[in-house]
Amino acid sequence: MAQSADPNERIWKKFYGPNMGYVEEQFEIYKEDPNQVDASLKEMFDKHGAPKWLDQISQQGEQIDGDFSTKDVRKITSAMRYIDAIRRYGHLEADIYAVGGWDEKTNLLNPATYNITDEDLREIPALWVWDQAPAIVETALDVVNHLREKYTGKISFEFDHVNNDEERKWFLEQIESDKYEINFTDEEKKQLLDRLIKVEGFEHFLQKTFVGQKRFSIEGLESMVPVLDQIVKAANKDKVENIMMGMAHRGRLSVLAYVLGKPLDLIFSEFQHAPDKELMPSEGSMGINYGWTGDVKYHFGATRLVENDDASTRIKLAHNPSHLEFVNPIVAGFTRAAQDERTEKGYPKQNVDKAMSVLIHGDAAFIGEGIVPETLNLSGIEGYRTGGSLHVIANNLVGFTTDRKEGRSTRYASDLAKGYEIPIIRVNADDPVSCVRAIQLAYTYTRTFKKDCVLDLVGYRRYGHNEMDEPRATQPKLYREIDEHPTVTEIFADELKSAGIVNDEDVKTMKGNIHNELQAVYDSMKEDTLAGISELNMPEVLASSIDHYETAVPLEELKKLNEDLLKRPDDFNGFKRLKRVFKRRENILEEGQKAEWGEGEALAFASILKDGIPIRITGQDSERGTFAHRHLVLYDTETGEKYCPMHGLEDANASFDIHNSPLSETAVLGFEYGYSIQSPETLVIWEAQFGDFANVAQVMFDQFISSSRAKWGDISNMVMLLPHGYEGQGPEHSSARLERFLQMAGENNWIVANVTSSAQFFHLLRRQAQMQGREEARPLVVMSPKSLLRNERVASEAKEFTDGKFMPLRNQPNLKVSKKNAKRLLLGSGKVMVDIEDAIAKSDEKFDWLRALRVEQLYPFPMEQLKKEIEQLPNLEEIVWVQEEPKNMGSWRFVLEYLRDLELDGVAIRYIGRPERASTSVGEPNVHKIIQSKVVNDAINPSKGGNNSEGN
Ligand SMILES: Cc1ncc(C[n+]2csc(CCOP(=O)(O)OP(=O)(O)O)c2C)c(N)n1
Repeated sequence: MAQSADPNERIWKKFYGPNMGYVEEQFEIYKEDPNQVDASLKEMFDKHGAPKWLDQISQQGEQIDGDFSTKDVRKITSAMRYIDAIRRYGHLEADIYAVGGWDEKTNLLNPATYNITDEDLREIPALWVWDQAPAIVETALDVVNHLREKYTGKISFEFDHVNNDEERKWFLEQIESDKYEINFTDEEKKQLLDRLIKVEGFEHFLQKTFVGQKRFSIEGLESMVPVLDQIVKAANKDKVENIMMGMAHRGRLSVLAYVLGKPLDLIFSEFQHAPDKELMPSEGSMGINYGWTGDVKYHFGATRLVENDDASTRIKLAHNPSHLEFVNPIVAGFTRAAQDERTEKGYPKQNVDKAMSVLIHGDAAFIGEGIVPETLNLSGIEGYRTGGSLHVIANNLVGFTTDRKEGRSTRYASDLAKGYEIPIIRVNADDPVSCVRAIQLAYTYTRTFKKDCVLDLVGYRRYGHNEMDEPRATQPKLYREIDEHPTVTEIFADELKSAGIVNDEDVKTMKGNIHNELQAVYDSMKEDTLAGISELNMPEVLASSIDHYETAVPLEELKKLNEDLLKRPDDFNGFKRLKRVFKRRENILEEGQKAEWGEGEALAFASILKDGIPIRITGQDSERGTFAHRHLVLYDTETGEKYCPMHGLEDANASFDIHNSPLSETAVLGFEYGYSIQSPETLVIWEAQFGDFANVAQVMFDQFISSSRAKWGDISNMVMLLPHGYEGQGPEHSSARLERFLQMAGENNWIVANVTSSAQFFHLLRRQAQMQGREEARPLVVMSPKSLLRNERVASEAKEFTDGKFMPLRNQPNLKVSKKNAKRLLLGSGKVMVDIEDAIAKSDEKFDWLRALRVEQLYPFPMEQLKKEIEQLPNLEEIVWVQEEPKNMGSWRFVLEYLRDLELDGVAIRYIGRPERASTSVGEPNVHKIIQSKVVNDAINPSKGGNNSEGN
């Protein structure tokens, strides 16, 4: 903060507040006899004179004379404390509850708490307690009344938790000088009423027409629609190109109809369980694209283009699962992707003015679901920030049947936001004009400070949790109030009638118009909408092979990329120990040399950038790599400056974005998934620290990544790297729960791979990148390595990068194959096959009875390739699946189905691996070693064929 230039002001500043009285008293004594005061004070008075504020008091207060006493100064201090309390705690007495007001009273706004009365206040000139007091305000009592009106009306404010002085001053100025208040013309008020009547009419129509169907009506929070209208209007005026919205079920149909412009006939047809995809979108409404298995009507999203002469703004409401709030990071990812420019090398160039997020939350869900703070935590972090999201809490006081006091430990649903220094504006949903003003203030704040802001829209819920649900059994008192409470339309219509803006006839006409419009749309619909409904199937393109991608890169190109990756800025001071690592990299493409996993990954990234495909990779410690294998962000040892070698590629034609993520799985994975949907041309990669922690983000895998294409038609080719492998590091550092990804695999929804060479990884990543923007694109889940990262057996020679492509089924290296003699076909995936390669190398045996293949892509399972291999084994007696995971985990049960489908007469199918276990692994490394070596040795021991029906 800038220091005050005036020494007098600076010196005496510390005596403001309660010490003013003391200083004034001492100054009076000093004037009489300087030696009567304390020596240090005397020196101060000698040197600096009287404090300026004492002078001001003397000048302003006509009635002040020599008798102005300490008591009087104390009164001023009390008045100031009281006034400060109104600013800070006014929200506690604000008129924000349409029904169900908070019954606990506070003394924080009681003048007696500050030892002051109206009489006292009346005697104090306004300027003494508020230097910005407008002319109409004369006394401190006027100040109190004026500020009470500002802070305890239908809009209230909480920003005391914001530490930035500039932001606080901005709020004070906006609120106290009425700067933010929008003045509505009579016509605008009439339009606002019409809008509310439309929303109410729509909900009533649905209620009457589709009796007994759930719709999660907006009623009680109808003002949400004008609130969203205002955001769209303001954003469009500011030329914001994209508004990315996320919301749950509450009020969603009204928002779809009136904010997103979803055709009414389409909404009606969904009520008839007959979504008609042939229906034409209404004006401006563009996106009615679903998947083939669909979803319930209050989960679908939509897009709309709002255009005026100067700018067009695209509103996109994300599809949403029932899981409340989990859409938040997805929307943030959309927004960031829409802000990033990725066509040049280096980090993407972000323009936060291009897009903004609007998230609508339930009051119970906002404070209850952990994904909310996880997402808020992203809002200020460089790699994730989106320049300020608007949050609207659709606060209906109840969560299903759960009361506020059962649902949270705090007074307000919004209290969580305080920890992130996010200002909170609260408004009574029964006052639509205040609602529009409040959101405009919130909007202006986010645009000004590029920070999030919360609007707590406080209303109620006209019905139960849904329209079939009886709320009076659990909230009898609240619903007695609600039953007697007029609708917002009635309240606002009465207000406009009293002001002479509308009359009864106008209101009747507005109501009649909307009813007629809805009825006409409904009547025009085909009566037999149920006829011809059939189950839809997965698009054919997803069923076709993905083997056609050419992923090899010529040697000279790779060498040039590798050279560039090793260049550093001239004055860069590299970390000594890393220099040795990079020295090794100089030769990895030479004859007789090999590239390790991290080097193969770097070559893949570099060549993808050369192809003009942007990359974004994030995860906990992903810049260096949890296992120190990546080193794609280097630090100058002198200056601490960062340097990313991918940014030094002369041939790169796209951006490379890399960030260490905060310690979150759910929000970060959701964010990256959203980014990948919004930016299909980018290869987005999320890396778990260990795959074991990925299950924290289970909702993202279940509700979004595995299923959102089938439900909603969202396409993503994002990559998830989940370090996996049994190395004796215990139950939480061994398993990425491969079995769960395989169990969720269906309809080619994703690729699940477990690869064992750096070249295989190179080709896999390049194939994934080339799928960008295509219909056959789908996510990729990789069981990525840990101990294998530096294992010589996983390193690849140059020709493996310059020839060939990804092999879903691969020969076991270093095993001479005698197809004629092979009795056992050993199949396995991932690290255990490398352990077996080691064991074979150490053995003197010839193993001509053994054929071994690695299944490097578990899903889609390489059935055809496997069949061809088996056809070449005339003396095959058994197929043995080996895995290091327990029998009830890993791939065994998934693969078994395919092996059975081979229907091989006389060929036994057996299992070698750990028995069924409750926990993923043992904790003791030595026990692990014994078990692991038994699994490996059994796999290459002809007499230990394993068994598929019992654990061994
Ligand atoms: C993660 C999750 N847990 C539980 C539910 C079940 N559920 C649906 S609505 C609801 C109450 C939500 O209350 P609130 O957030 O206040 O929104 P409202 O329905 O009142 O608008 C609950 C618990 C859910 N949909 N998602």
